[in-house]
Amino acid sequence: MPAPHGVILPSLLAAPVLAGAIWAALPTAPSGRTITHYVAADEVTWDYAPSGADRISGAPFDGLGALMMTSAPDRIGRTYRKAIYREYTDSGFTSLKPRPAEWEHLGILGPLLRASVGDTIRVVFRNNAGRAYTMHPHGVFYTKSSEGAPYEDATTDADKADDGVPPGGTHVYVWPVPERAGPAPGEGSSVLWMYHSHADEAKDVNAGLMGPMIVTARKMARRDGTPKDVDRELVVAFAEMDENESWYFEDNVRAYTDTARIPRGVTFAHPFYLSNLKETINGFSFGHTPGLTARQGERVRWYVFSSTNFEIHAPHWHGQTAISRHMRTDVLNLFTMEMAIADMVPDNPGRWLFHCHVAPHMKAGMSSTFEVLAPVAVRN
Ligand SMILES: [Cu+2]
Repeated sequence: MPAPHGVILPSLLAAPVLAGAIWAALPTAPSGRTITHYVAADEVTWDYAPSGADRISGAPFDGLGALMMTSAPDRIGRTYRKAIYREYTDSGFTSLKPRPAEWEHLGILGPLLRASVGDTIRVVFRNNAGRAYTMHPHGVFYTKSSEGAPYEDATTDADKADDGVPPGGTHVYVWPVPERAGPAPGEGSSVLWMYHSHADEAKDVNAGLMGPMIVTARKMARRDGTPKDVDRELVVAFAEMDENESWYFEDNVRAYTDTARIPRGVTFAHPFYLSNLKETINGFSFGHTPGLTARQGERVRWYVFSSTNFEIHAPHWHGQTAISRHMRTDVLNLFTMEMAIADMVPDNPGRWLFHCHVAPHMKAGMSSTFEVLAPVAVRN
């Protein structure tokens, strides 16, 4: 005697739902490529304004710029010891992978990790720095052994190895890219996520350890993973680097100042503290972000995000408009660690200001230029 429909039907309906939940929870993508990157945390000396002058005003630093970018016995100046993510060619971690010219603008950011929905990002992470760091991704799928953040999460042993990779250590992070890491219905063809170190989140990120990921909808991805309906991609972090909060603060004080003249325990109100709040676009201030270029008529996608401090930014383009969040605009808004996308077809050639519209940030150098080049000649 068959069971009444009222019994059979719910169980049939429940089966695919349960199976879907189980598949979604598995750490490997059901199809697609596994893309491996070799990424190290490297300690470097970073210069926020390599020309030594204010490239926005075209004049020597003065006012707040002089406070922030000029070294003195009681100021660190414009160069700091930092830790950044850099990509290498292979597991030997001896040869840096060259950054293509179109990605020069990434500046201090780590390598662009790119995937399409269904792929898996695999990062072999080498910690070349002098203290424990990690890689913690946003948006993509991760199990406890690939989260890159230490906290009491009821895990043990191998699931803790990602929580803080010691100096000289290596850890493999595996991040599947399921549908929920790709564009939502109604969104464009690709999305931005970031990754950053999360051993001690604020100190790690202010030391410099952050980078971008782009995920493209599978049907919208070219063979190289770039979105088919975009000609030029630009990734820009409006990032306050609070050097007072960096792991390397004491190192920098010792290396660049007369330590006896450095006040201790000061806060925002003190000029020394302010001088260490670097307002940057991809780690550069006062017009030094290189390579922000596109051609007139190109379909340009801007991926914009912010950093970990008490940040409010208002990225503003001169000379062009964009569409972001279904609205035509020329100003975005970002809170802490917010990610936003804007699509633009530049129609107005020339060198244009691209800056944070929050006045104190602009005064402190959160400005760059965006160059719209002549269109490529089309042959008929
Ligand atoms: Cu700002």
